[in-house]
Amino acid sequence: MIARDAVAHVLKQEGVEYLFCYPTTAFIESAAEAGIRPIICRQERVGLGMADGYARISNGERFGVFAMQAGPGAENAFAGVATAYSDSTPMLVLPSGYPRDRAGWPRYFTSAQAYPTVTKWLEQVNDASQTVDAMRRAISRLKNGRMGPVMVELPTDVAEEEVGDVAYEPVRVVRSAGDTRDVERAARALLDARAPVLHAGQGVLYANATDELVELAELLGAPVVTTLLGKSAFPEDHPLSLGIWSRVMTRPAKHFIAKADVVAGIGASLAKHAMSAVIPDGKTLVQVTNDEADFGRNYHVEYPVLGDAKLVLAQLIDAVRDLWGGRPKPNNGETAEEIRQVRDEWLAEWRGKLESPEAPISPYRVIWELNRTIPPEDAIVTHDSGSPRDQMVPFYRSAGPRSYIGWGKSHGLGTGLGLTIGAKLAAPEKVCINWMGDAAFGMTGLDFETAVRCNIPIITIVSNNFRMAIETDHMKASNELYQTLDVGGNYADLARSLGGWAERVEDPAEVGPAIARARRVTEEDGKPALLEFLTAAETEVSHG
Ligand SMILES: Cc1ncc(C[n+]2csc(CCOP(=O)(O)OP(=O)(O)O)c2C)c(N)n1
Ligand SMILES: [Mg+2]
Repeated sequence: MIARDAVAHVLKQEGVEYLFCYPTTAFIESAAEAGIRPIICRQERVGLGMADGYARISNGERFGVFAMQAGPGAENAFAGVATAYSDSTPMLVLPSGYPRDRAGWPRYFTSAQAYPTVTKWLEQVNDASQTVDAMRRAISRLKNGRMGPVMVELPTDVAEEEVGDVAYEPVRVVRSAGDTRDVERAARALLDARAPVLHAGQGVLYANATDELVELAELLGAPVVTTLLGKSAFPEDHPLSLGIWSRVMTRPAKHFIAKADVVAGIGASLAKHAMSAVIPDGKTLVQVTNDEADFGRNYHVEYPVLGDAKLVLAQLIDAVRDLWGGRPKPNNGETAEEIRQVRDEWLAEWRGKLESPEAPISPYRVIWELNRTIPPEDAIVTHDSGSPRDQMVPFYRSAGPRSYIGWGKSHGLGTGLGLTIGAKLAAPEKVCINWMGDAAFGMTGLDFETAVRCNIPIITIVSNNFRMAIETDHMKASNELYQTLDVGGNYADLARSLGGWAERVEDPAEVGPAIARARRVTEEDGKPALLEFLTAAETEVSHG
């Protein structure tokens, strides 16, 4: 067997179904011959987004794989790998490398030199006999601990060399529980708290720990916020859900964090970041994470527990029960009622926008109608960076684990489209929807054609305000002098010309019906749909 066929054999043993890719790399041939379906994207960056969305919705149980050409392909892929690294998505990236006799030549792009800053593990195979070991090393790192993209660069000459017979067993996943003394201290802090809030990150999703999180919340009577990446880790229709607490947030999240004495990060890095909210001074912190590098990043953590979120939550539940003593049971009904009241007040203030009858259409109305037209338990929804994210994440109520993709610590404009194509391949039974601005569409929109060509019936909703609205305050002078915020296009026409179904909608009364029509087209005709809503250049967002 030659080296590139050995790589395909390893992937097949690991249960890989799809190779997201762009030529030229002979590995596409090896994968296809091994029964792995190649999905050819239109641009590497978006193809990586597809692998990323596939991995997130498969919860890492099936990981994403992307292969590309040496040089320009590897160069063009950088943004997609960087996005996956910032969000810790389990992915394997397989760039071809220039043949060994050109190694080190000036101006030759070498992935092994260029990618260490955005990969969890990176190796170049210089001897074909090392191919399978290199793959095992990479996949072991991809699957264990804090996840993240790993890379194996295979020079084109090595790829064609014989490696002999290949024996490969899939890598086993290893998880650890917390130190029982750390767990007991954390449990005591939670029990003694006057007003604890649980703060769930995406570690809860990857650990499949939603049931345990719900159990602990109900046991303690503690309401739950999620981070941006953790959105959907706690069901947002649960009476103890406060919704999102990030750069933008719901009012219940702000209200309960303000009055909390103990905040417990579960599967959360508790890192300061443009996409996370700052924890106010004076809170006592509990933190459960499987990455020791998360402790103490920006805050002193009084009660750290190192371990897998699911295992540690189960330990915390047991410890809380053991330590309960004669304490009264929490009144969950009262907490739920307070949440409901604060939410109702907040929504009443936003109702003008959420139900606005005005044209151009309020983007908030689109989000509101989307939530009511397609039951969130039927859907996987994601945003794009900029205003569409900030509008969506506080108001859209997701249903439970992975019914929403809250991506974007590094928030490359246009990423949501690829994520949704990958999500649909991982969960074909779901209605997969991305909500993006017109500038975001400009970055990656031609990959809508990949969804058409590969029969991946997603719904792309474009908020077209002919403008980069989120930049309004940053670009006053340049816009006045040179109209730097303006962008143009008819995206429904474009989507039709690419072979998809599309509608351009100007009438606010048509928002819900158009979303229902798009769903029907994707489910009955199996065709991707694009809805272009002509929206107001909205700049107001919810800070609670
Ligand atoms: C690759 C990349 N370049 C630049 C940015 C900065 N950025 C974030 S949102 C945005 C404009 C968004 O405009 P649009 O998608 O039309 O949304 P709107 O604010 O108009 O609703 C820009 C330039 C980014 N996030 N990613
Ligand atoms: Mg715009």
